[in-house]
Amino acid sequence: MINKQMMLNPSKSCLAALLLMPLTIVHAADVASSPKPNIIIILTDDLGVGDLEHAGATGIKTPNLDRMAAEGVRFTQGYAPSATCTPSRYSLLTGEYAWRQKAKTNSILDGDAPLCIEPGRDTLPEMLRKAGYQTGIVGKWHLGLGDGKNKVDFNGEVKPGPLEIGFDYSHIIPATVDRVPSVWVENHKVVGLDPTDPIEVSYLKNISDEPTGLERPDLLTHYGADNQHSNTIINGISRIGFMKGGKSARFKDEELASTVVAKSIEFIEKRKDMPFFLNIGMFEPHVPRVAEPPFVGKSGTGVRGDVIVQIDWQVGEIMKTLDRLGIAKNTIVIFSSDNGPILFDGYYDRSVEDLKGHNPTGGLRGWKYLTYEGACRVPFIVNWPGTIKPRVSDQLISLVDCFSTLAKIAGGNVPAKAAPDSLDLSDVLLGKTLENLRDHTILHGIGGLALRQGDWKYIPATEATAGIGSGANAADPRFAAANITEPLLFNLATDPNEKDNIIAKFPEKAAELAARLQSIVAMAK
Ligand code: NG6
Ligand code: CA
Repeated sequence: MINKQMMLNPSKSCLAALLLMPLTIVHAADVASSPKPNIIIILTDDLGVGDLEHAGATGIKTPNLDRMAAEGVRFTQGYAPSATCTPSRYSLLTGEYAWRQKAKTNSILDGDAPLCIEPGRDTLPEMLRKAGYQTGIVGKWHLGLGDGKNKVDFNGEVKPGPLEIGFDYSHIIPATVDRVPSVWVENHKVVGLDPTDPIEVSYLKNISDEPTGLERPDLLTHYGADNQHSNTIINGISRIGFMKGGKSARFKDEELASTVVAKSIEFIEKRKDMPFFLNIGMFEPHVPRVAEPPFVGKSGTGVRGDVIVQIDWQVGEIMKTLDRLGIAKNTIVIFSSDNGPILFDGYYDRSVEDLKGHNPTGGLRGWKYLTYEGACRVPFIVNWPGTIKPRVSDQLISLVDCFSTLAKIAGGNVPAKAAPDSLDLSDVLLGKTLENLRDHTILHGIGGLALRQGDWKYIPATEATAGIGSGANAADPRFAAANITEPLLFNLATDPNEKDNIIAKFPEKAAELAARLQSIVAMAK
């Protein structure tokens, strides 16, 4: 850890090493002598820092998350490693920034894309498994399936996938809810598949005899969509990509959240007497947004607000389960999001019209896909009753740090080449230091990279070209906003919403940050 921090921050390295060493040794002994806590990471999809009641949302009520934050630590400077799902989740599970592996992980993967994490490499679940944990994932996956040599066969053994990279159990949907195939996959099998009605998937051409949203808008039961989201209609909602067959296996949008809750509880109950790690990928508030019946109209701010209330319910059910099983005190729960929010993302679901003044980014600039703060700053709450002192912390922390931080807490081993971008922030998490052990973070959007260092933020000139997923149009305003013609420098202490480009006033600061960004990019472990 110290070596990595030394590389990431050469100027402070020696002093930091000297200061940290005694602390680290004492703390290692502390952690090793206590029983291994269970670990739950709840990752929502496109939730903003302004979306929760305790963070300023009015209208949308989130009592369970408010309680979780009030009884735990809420990081105001928590980051997703990327502004889209695939690279962000890749970083969480590998402790490596996804952009270091450009070809495989940099983009938003299709539902038939191959697995982007090689089986056999060190991953967060594998590290925990070796430390004695039972590991599972429920919900959104979006890291690809299959070996890439042959097209993944959704009618046979769907692998390699989660089970080949460290999970003992998985109950996932392959990509996003707006991408086919619209099915659940449990371990290696599509759930509820009738072998006489095999699944076929294509992102290249329409292989289905079923109508698309473009052909039959009258069949859409919820809302219309842009062209990219107007391929095969599944459950009255048109999706990205074409799908044929698998009718008995198709998920119902109105049951996704309940399934996440049921499968998570089942996993926890079965493993209550052993240390477990459960990664829960909640689908909300990503598009297409469909609230389950009890949550329809509950937020007063339209369907996007309703599905955030639904997130809060799911969190409440998980927390209640921990209490009921008497394991809450021995369970760390981390709640965050894979990237920042966006309102319109392909479906005309009235998220913009029904907002009633709610601001999902809490005023931060930008949205999902970009490198402004609104794209990568995410809710970041850690709850560990009895161990973590309730507080609000302004220390920097990123999801990429989960690997090294949890390794320390769980008594796991981080092999020399593993998790190159992950810092052990266990002392920050546990409130054992007030020192900011992470002094910077990289923001990764579809246009490229930016650097936050302390209060400063540097965004080089970038072009929106990379990885927006099949069928997406780079000229779409959502993506075109990533075209930045002049480099930008902001001071977040005085200008948190990145309004005032002060690069002309501080050219040396900009040069320093540009050089640091380059050296982090060049860093090879
Ligand atoms: C984009 C989709 C968007 C969403 C995203 C992935 C457009 C036009 N299309 O290509 O709807 O599916 O991919 O989101 O924006 S993520 O959160 O999983 O990365
Ligand atoms: Ca996302």
